[in-house]
Amino acid sequence: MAISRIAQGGVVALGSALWGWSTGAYAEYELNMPQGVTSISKDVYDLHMLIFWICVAIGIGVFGVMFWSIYHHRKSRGAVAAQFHESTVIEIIWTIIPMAILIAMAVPATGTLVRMADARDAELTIKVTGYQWRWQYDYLDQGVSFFSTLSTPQAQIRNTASKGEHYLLEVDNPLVVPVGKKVRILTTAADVIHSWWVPDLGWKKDAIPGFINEAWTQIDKPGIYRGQCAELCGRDHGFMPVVVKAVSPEEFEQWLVQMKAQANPQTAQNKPVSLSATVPGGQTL
Ligand SMILES: [Cu+2]
Repeated sequence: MAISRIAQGGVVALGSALWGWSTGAYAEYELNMPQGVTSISKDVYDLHMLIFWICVAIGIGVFGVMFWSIYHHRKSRGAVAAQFHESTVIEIIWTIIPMAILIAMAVPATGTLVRMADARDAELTIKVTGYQWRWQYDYLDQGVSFFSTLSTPQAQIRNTASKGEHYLLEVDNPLVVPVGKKVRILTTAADVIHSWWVPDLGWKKDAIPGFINEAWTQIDKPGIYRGQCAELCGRDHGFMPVVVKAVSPEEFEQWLVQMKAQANPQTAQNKPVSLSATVPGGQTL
């Protein structure tokens, strides 16, 4: 009796825990990968779905034939196994069919990879350098450079304060890019290997000391997109998020002017810049 009560209590507790799990922390839980906000991320998503449905069709075909054969040629029906060896026809068929499927998959995959690698005609180049444990962004042709560091308060990390909406996915200075423009992103690192990753852009790129890797993006929708370092890089690997703020080209130009003025106050045309502000607006994103 007592045991069954304990069991009942356990089931209720487990049920409410699962309910909390499904409605709380996993409110945004999705099974599929995100479609992202760039043409490349949509290409990647479409490619992923195409390959997925090809695999589903192959799975249904192979398992369908297998289960049908097992059922219709079962021993109780008096089935007798065919005895043959070294059938050239069968070997040709089971080589050609998978080869044709692989080629059919490689054609769209190669097209997407080529488009991802083609950083020509970019209107802006930003060098991203990974450090233990923050990112540095250099706008190479603009003379603008700054560090982007985690801004989640220590109290949240140490569980003495409740966690904010963007816990561990917020920084002091985000990477600001204009929408509708092709932006070339060069990744490298100053100490160990990091990896710059924003899921909504559809790719991640390793940041390796002594190497420059190239990628590009063109965000079409203004917004704030968040990611993380995706290469285990030491103690604070989980504490160096990436935040990209995509703004209109006009807003981007204004931001650049402010950043340049801050870097070089003597040549600034506009009002004096507050020394206490590290970034225009100074807000945490
Ligand atoms: Cu890292």
